[in-house]
Amino acid sequence: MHLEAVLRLSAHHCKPAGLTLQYGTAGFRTKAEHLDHVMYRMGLLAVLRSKKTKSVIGVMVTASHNPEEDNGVKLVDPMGEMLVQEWELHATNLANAEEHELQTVLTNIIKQEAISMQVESCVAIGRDTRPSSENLSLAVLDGVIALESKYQDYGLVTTPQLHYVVCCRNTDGRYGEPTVEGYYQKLSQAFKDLVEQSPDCGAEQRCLSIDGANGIGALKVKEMEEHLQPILLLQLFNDGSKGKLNHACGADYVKVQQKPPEGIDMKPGERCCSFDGDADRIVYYYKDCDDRFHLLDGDKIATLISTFIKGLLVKVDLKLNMGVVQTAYANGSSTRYLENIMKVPVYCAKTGVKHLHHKAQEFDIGVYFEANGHGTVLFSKTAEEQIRQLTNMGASEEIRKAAQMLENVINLINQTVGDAISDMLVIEAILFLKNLTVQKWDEMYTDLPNRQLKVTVSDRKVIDTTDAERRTVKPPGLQEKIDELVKSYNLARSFVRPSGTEDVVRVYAEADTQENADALAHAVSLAVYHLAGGVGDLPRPLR
Ligand code: 16G
Ligand code: ZN
Repeated sequence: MHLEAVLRLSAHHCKPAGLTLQYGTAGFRTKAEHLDHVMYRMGLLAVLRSKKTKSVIGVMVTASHNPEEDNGVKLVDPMGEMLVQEWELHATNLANAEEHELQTVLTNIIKQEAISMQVESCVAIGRDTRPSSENLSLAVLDGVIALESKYQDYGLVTTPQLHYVVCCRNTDGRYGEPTVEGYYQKLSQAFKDLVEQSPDCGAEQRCLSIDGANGIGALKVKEMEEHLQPILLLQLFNDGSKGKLNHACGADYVKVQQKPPEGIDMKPGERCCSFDGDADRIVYYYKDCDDRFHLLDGDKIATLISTFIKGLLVKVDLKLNMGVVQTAYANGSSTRYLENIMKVPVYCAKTGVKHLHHKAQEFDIGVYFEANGHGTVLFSKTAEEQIRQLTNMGASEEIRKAAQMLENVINLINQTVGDAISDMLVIEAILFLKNLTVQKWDEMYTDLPNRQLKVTVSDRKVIDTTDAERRTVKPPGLQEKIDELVKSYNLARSFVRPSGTEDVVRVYAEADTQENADALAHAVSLAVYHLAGGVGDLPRPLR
């Protein structure tokens, strides 16, 4: 194998000796200055993956909701889904190989995967707006060029836009035109078609305030705005013109802090939403007349969307099974509402998009959302075909109309991955069609008060979990302690899990009142600190 060029170019992207990183839930993520060699090598790996799958592979440079100084990279597989798990190990091995080991590690991957280096390859590259992203994406490109692969640099795109173009490229355009403009066309057409099914269509223009997290989502939604006229008027805040990316704004800030972002002008009752730094998450919120803040997170979004789809499924009378996939973070009220009132089966998956995505693929229609606002809907081939048939020859006008709406949802939702822009349009269309205000949507069920905290420990791997992260099996005694603490509160639940993106242990608690949720979260944090090797100051009570 001739890897001369690879080794020569690698000298421009030297790995700092001893630095090790892991391809985690969302790829590699750390301080931007430690990532140059990782980017180069992910360029190499993407080419190998492309040769192996004989498809276009995506590489996205972003650290999502992390601070601006961080960066990261993830690979996108042929159908626009996350990199298959077996290759995560190759990614980790490649990123951690010292310079003199690079050739051996590469050769091993090629051998192990039986890759024919003669096969053509193509890599699609995208990046977010971080100041470090441009140079890092050039490092990816160097890796791609070193292996003499074809590529297309899509430049500044949201993460879901890159997933979308990769899927389009590998399905001969059946999923859509593989350009950002094609993405706008497809989504805006589906959005218009969907809202036009309402008898009141055109009655009034709808306004929505968006917090763009000072990131790529702001840029892209601005580009898309003209396509949504005259139905939807967008008022954009934190558009990146002055504030810092993700700083006191964005979906993660709003969800974790349970308060509005800075820099947004909120009037009582007005619908607002926040994207995260790469626009693959969205949460909604509003403040009421008493200035109280109300958050409508991924759980409320999943409930709205699955209720809407279930209503249409009843009308078209197709025997398609639908399931909702959540994680342990899902608010207990949402799970109870879906199971008991909506009679929709609910499943719990481990945190991380790939786990939810895989579970959702088991259904004809799989709705998945993390409470943090990442989610989408997956339609099986069977479901898509049956629905499409009914749009042509539904037994009655009512059935045909319901099937048409389902078809519009299929076109509007980004099935490759959670997508803030696409989810926003689905939500806006449903609220419009159902004539729902944000308050009415919020009233579907009442969230249990909850709190998320983090505890720093010397090694987060001492925590091991089971049952989709709802219980710990290590360290000894921790689960028993959590069980005992939970028993002393009403409607309480708590779990802890090692973060996949940060060197911390995450703590979640919910209970009947905010005081109790806070107290329980604090007590569980102390248990983690004592039993799992906490470092630094003791976790402090919240009030
Ligand atoms: C990543 C995941 C997200 C998950 C979060 C958990 C993807 C694309 N993103 O952002 O789904 O909720 O990590 O972070 O998989 P944590 O492990 O630090 O709590
Ligand atoms: Zn993100």
